[in-house]
Amino acid sequence: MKSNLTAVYLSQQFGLGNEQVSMKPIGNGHINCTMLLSAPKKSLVVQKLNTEVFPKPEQLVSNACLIERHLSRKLKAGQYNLDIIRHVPTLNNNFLVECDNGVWRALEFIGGSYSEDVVANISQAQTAANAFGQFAAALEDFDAKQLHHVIPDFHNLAMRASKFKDVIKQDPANRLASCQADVDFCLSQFDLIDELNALQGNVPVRPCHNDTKINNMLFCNKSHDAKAVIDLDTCMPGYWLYDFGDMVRTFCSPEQEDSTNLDNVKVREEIFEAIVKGYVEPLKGLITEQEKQSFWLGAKVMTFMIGLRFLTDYIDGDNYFAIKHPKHNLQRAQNQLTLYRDIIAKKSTLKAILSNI
Ligand code: ADP
Ligand code: GN1
Ligand code: MG
Repeated sequence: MKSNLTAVYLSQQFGLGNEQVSMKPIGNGHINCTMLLSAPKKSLVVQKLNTEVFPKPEQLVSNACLIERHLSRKLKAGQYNLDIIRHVPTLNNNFLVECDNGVWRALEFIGGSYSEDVVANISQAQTAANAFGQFAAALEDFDAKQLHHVIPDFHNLAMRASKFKDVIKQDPANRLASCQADVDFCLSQFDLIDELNALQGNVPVRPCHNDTKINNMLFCNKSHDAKAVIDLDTCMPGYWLYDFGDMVRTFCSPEQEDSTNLDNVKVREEIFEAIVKGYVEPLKGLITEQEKQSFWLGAKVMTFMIGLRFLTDYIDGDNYFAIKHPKHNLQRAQNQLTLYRDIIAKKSTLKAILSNI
């Protein structure tokens, strides 16, 4: 279906009429196809869901509705003050629309906002980390067992390692030779799995966002305060170390995740400190000592794991993440593994910052 036909069809379905409708891509997400659908009445964010990644879109919607309801109650009770991303029903009261060979949903557009791919300064890091902390605190009493496991084993490093080993054995796209050094490096880091195993039972399983990258936060155009936590698709039970670690991974480097300027891919210690301060403040009284201690492992594991996932996808022939060119996943992997090495190199400084919580 041509893009303007899709726009008109979606606009009709979601009650925006069929006059003066336009649709253009927004954001830099790697998974769904995200567009801004504009009509004179209002604008909506519409997403063509990636059904390879999310084979049961109705489960995404069901999870989202539960979380929306919980956060709305918190908002009413004055215990949450960020905007809530809400799914918009069609005129027939469905949340999913089939069109253009795919499944679409609509979300309320949060106007007057922007997202970032690289953290601009210390205050922005602290603001975003604080908002992710507020989100975690608001979900602390949410029964995450109600959620569908939309991606089983999402942050299971042992499973990621096993997939990686399968892919390197098969080398389906004949790319192994072009990244042997990166592969060997990854194979040398699997002690992290034992470190994670040792933690089990010592830190609580919590409702987690599981994708706290900086571009999953909307900031207010005017005040630059945090406006909304977005991309709730991977909200599932997990450890807070995952959400802490993914912030470290995506806030600390001054370079984009796919930058090839590897000399500049490093941890900005002052940003790391801002994440710690911002995230922990709303969790006071909830977070345990062991959880605080687990954050160092979170920083290492989340950065390494995405490096491993990008490298796996490159060797596999780019079946998972959206790419702009054939080396894209390799460049992302090399970037993230460089950041991981810098985290390890800065161990004593970063651990000293964490010990002040
Ligand atoms: P993906 O799952 O592909 O990462 P996201 O839901 O994160 O998709 O959306 C991608 C980008 O679209 C975000 O980083 C943000 O810039 C923009 N965006 C998404 N939802 C909204 C919204 N409700 N209001 C405004 N912008 C949004
Ligand atoms: C994907 O959807 P997006 O772009 O926010 C991925 C995350 C990765 C991230 C790497 C469902 O996040 O797990 O950490 O890319 N999401 C999924 O940038 O796999
Ligand atoms: Mg996203």
